[in-house]
Amino acid sequence: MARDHVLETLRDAIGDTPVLTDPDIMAGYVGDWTGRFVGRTAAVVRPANTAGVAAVVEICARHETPLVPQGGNTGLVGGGVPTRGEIVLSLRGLTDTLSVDAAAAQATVGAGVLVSALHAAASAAGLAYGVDLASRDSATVGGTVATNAGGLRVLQHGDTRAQLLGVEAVVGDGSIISHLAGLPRDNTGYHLPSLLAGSEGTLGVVTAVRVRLVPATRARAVGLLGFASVEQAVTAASLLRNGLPALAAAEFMLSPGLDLVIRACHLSRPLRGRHAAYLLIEIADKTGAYAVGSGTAVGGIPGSGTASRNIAGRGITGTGSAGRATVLETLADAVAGLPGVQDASLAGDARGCRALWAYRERHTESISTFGTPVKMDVTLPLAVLPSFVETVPATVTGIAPEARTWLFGHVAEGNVHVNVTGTGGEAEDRRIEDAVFGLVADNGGSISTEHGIGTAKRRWLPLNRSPSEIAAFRRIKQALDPAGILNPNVLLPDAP
Ligand code: 2HG
Ligand code: ZN
Repeated sequence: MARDHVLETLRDAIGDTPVLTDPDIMAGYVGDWTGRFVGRTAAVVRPANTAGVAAVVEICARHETPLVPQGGNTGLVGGGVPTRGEIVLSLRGLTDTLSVDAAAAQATVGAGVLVSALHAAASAAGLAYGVDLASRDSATVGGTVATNAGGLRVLQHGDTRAQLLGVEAVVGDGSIISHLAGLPRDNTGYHLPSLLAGSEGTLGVVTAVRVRLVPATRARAVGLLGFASVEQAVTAASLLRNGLPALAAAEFMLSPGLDLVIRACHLSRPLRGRHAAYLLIEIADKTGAYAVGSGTAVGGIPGSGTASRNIAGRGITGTGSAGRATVLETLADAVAGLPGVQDASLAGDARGCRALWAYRERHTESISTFGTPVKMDVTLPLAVLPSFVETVPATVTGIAPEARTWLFGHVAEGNVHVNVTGTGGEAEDRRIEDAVFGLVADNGGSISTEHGIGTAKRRWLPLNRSPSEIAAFRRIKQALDPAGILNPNVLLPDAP
């Protein structure tokens, strides 16, 4: 009854803003993409502007009615799911603001704008947005801010937090904080964009942001390299990161994952044989330092580092001016100098680059063909990453003998995605998470790297954060959300 009264008040206060209560329509808002987290709600509210968001938050605060802010609903840790019957505050309607200031190399963006739309707007101005991720066509900019999304270009441009020059948000009492001028030097107090990034809707509802843009990539080249061991792949990634300033991405995959993607997505084998570990690397020319090259894709070159030299000699049709190499030639040279490369396939044209990226980007959808996975997203110091990757599958089968473990991720930052399929249910999932997160913490790693804590990992936060830190988190939340209505069931563990 009290809830009905809140809904009536919302309808009156926000006029045309839809307050959706039809179960069929709400079905798209109460569960996440993976299917692991499904909640329930009395209503989904979709304001079209910041004032509408402020009205909703103010009413909910007054009636002590919890809400869950939600963007594109592509999160993987249940952070946008109404697990305890909260009202869903969808920000997908906040799409009106998208303006690029080319001279300042910045953009002001509404929370509901898709990441791919921001990419398109930046590109139309001859620039680029530094964060990219496989879910770019469904993820909203606001959602990526709230989760501090990482993605595929962290190596080059940092995470979402690193792009933020200003934020507009509605805090827990319904008031609007807005600082969107985008001054690159601005030392006037607390840096609220940093605080709100990764706060998962617990401190404020992000309604717009001012982000920095980066130079567009003039040319790129991508390589898929096969190695006999994870250790060799990790060593190669470190060498490339330290020696190749234009390195834009370094991702790793393992043989079972690559085989699965090939099967599930009907792709051809990128290299002739199978290899224990693979690196997907990209170099990007942002400055015009490289010669323009026609960049023919070359695949399945057998042999060692020396064979890679054959790549440069045989297949690449660089048309660069004398003395300057194309990106593809530079990549081929770098690969040729790398120890442990058993085979390599390189591409310097847009189609070939996309085709190689697919083997990495399509892991998530391919793994989902086995059902709903347990997803863990962890970072290990590089020195222990190979032994971690080798230990985890046995740790998992020690608990769930039928389960399969899939490992891949952003190797340059030591970020491993651990997906487990075929477990025997929730109790077993819990024991697997306990074991894997314990291993991560024992090795000095982080239990959440880019997906956030959400509802999925809140009970393990104390593995990485001390009681004093968690107490400080609670005090910050209390200050910005005194009624405790903003996404109250994520991030922080239940109060002792
Ligand atoms: C990726 O890197 C995403 O592709 C998803 O972060 C990872 O599915 C996952 O576990
Ligand atoms: Zn990732």
